[in-house]
Amino acid sequence: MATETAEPAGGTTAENATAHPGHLQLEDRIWLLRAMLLMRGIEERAMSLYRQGKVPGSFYDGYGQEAVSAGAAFAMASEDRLCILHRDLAAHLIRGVEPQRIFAQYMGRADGITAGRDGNVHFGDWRLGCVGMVSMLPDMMLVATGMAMAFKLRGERRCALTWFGDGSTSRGDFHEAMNWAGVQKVPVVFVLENNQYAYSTPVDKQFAVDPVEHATAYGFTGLTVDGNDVEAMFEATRQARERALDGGGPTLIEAVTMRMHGHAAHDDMKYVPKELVEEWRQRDPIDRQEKRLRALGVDVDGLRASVSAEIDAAAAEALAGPMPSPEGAALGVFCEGEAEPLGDGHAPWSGFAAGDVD
Ligand SMILES: Cc1ncc(C[n+]2csc(CCOP(=O)(O)OP(=O)(O)O)c2C)c(N)n1
Ligand SMILES: [Mg+2]
Repeated sequence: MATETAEPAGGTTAENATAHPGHLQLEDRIWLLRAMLLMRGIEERAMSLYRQGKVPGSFYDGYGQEAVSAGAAFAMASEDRLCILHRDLAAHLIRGVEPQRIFAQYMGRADGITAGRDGNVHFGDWRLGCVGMVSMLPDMMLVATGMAMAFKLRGERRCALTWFGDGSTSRGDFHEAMNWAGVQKVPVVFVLENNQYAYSTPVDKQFAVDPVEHATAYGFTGLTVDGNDVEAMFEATRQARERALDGGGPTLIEAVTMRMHGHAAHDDMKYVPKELVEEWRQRDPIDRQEKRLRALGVDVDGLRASVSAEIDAAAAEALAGPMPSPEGAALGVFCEGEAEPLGDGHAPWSGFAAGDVD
């Protein structure tokens, strides 16, 4: 039950080059980079659409945190269930949500996942095993714990995973979910995205102990992972999933990263020291994965160009898509008749096809 520390944030260039390939094939390592590039590119384009007035509400991104959602989601099987938060776009992409539908969601168009019925980042495609995001933080922890409880009661070999921020650790729901998960030993993975700030509150005003220690307090495994290393995130989550499936109960993964932009588009984050941002820029997760793959002879520039073309096409398609009709606004808000169960999502990690599980 000891708290393990996997690796501190940062890392030397030598470590970056050798990486954590373990259960990852070259195609997987490229997939991880592609997911992060797509996330960054889509969010950058969406921010510009927001500035053009095409995205209603505000806009939230996960710039610099791409490895947290990409690495963790990549370790999840089709039948697992995900509760995805506002800075975790790569998880939606890995589960199989097409970029065009994401742009449509941001712009409130009919083709978006909620077709304009909910905030631009409050979505989840239930057909792909993702629960629509509950905005009250961190209620997704309770939802994930509840789903995991159902898996346990039914004797199913699958798990649930949710992300949440450092700010969530101060809420009662965090402790309720952690306690129940620990007592019942349910197959759930909690990914605490410690990005140093909750809106303008820095972590030294958020908690007096390292939050990973809560896992020990609630009787299960906790570990700290370099959240800017996508392969380390994958490996920690892969092991947490195995533990969950083998009856070992929950895992708390503290992914240490940095919120590189303001809380949302309207926030100039003048309360964040510039040096801190610059320091973290040196640990950019995309740069790190690119370096590894270039060293292996991968055509990273070609990959970048194809991702960029995919984003152009997706944005254009979404912009040409229709707005939802006002008459349909109230449809599909409440369940009518029998609820359809969540579907299975994509699970591109080659290990699932190869039966590469411990
Ligand atoms: C219960 C609750 N209070 C306030 C909010 C408004 N809110 C949305 S995101 C956010 C900051 C959350 O910080 P953190 O948990 O660290 O996640 P981050 O945004 O840094 O990823 C706040 C205060 C909310 N959604 N739910
Ligand atoms: Mg935070």
